[in-house]
Amino acid sequence: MDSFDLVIRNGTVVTASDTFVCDIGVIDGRIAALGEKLGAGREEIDATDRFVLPGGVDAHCHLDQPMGPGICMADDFESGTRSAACGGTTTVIPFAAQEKGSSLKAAVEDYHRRADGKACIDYAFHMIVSDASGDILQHELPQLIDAGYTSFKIYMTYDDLKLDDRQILETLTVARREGAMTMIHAENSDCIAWLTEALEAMNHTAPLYHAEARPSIVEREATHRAISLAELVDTPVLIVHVSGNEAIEQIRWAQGRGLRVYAETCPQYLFLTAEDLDKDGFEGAKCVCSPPPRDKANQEGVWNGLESGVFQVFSSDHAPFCYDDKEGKKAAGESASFQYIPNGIPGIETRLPLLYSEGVLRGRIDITRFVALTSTNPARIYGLYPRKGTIAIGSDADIVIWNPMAEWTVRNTGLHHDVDYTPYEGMVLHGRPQTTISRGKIVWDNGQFLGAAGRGMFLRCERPQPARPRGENRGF
Ligand code: DUC
Ligand code: ZN
Ligand code: ZN
Repeated sequence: MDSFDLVIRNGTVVTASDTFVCDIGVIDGRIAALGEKLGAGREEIDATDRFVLPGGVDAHCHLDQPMGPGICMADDFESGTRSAACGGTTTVIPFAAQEKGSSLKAAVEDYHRRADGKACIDYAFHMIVSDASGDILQHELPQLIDAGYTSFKIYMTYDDLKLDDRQILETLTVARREGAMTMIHAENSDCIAWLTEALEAMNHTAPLYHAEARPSIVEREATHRAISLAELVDTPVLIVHVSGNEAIEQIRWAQGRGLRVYAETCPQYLFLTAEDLDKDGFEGAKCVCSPPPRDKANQEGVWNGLESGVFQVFSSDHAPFCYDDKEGKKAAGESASFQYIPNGIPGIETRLPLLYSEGVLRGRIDITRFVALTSTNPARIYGLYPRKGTIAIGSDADIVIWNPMAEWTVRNTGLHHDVDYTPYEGMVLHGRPQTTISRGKIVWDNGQFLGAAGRGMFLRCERPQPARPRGENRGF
């Protein structure tokens, strides 16, 4: 009789701390044994000359998120998680966004309906708290944290989402008390509105002006303010989608003071610059995202931050809008001002291959740090570890067999999202996932998607250990 449902033999297993050759035995979707010469499996994979990695955890992506009248995301939970699996990701944490004036609980229920029966891989939810009124903060938020939604994002910009400083303080106070992780979109709203008005008055409305309306100083100021508010409350925060040097300086300064300030960056800040917004006609709209991509010096700063440990998390910020689509990038027409272009770019499938090829193979980060940034750290920071984010006995058998020798060219036609472009079209990369395994089931193998809609399970998150305050209790 077979000892295991699946055995992966002779691969080079990589965790956030170690690299070693061994076999992995899987029973009932979980890792049951690590060792040499394990007994037979009903299914066997020879992973000689391959890395065997914990499946990627994409802790920042947007799927099927309602965007208001006339705008529609290109990926729902089926196409988005299919694309994720083909790129080596086995867990996603998209956002359940609250509308101002509506209940947070209703937003979470709505997202369950959107994901249920569709997700191909496992998923949890962050919440987006856009309405910090009394009942929501005092009752709904604590109840939802208790129910396994232990992280939420708040915005310092966008009229329909932003909280003011007082509301941020009150929300952070609840996060501290309840043990949740707060993610912050740090850009100064008034500065952006003022610059946008000035640019439009000069008829500077093309996509490239999106970057001019959101310069680094706007991100730097908000990052510093977010850190100060979090220090006042004494609660950890994670600054999302950090774009360059000025925000990094603030984060490094905070970390140097011993504050629990974590940071995330994304592929667009390593591989795109503001020049990508300055393409013929309306093409630049493809790379409109916030904060915007900066320049080569900032790209280098982001690489340094990945190397030196300023960043703990590398996410896609997949925010999928089709380009040639009246509900996508062209929702307001090609001559409309940049401020009406839906913000966000696709990247859920290219996240791991880009970082491996340009980070690991160019010697900027080693493979254990690659695993930490793309899988282990996000699992820890959002309360999914050790079920997700590592290769250990008892963990879910979410595993990627990585072919380090594969050379391939990124083509949108070869990706599995429902977006009609990729910003990385034509890039030649080395290394890619050969096989993706989700709870013991092969969902991607040698170029074929083998997963199924509805197989992905909802994950209740634990209260993350990194969300614990330093203990400077001021009595609230
Ligand atoms: N913030 C995000 O997190 N994603 C897309 C756009 C934005 O502003
Ligand atoms: Zn954001
Ligand atoms: Zn985002």
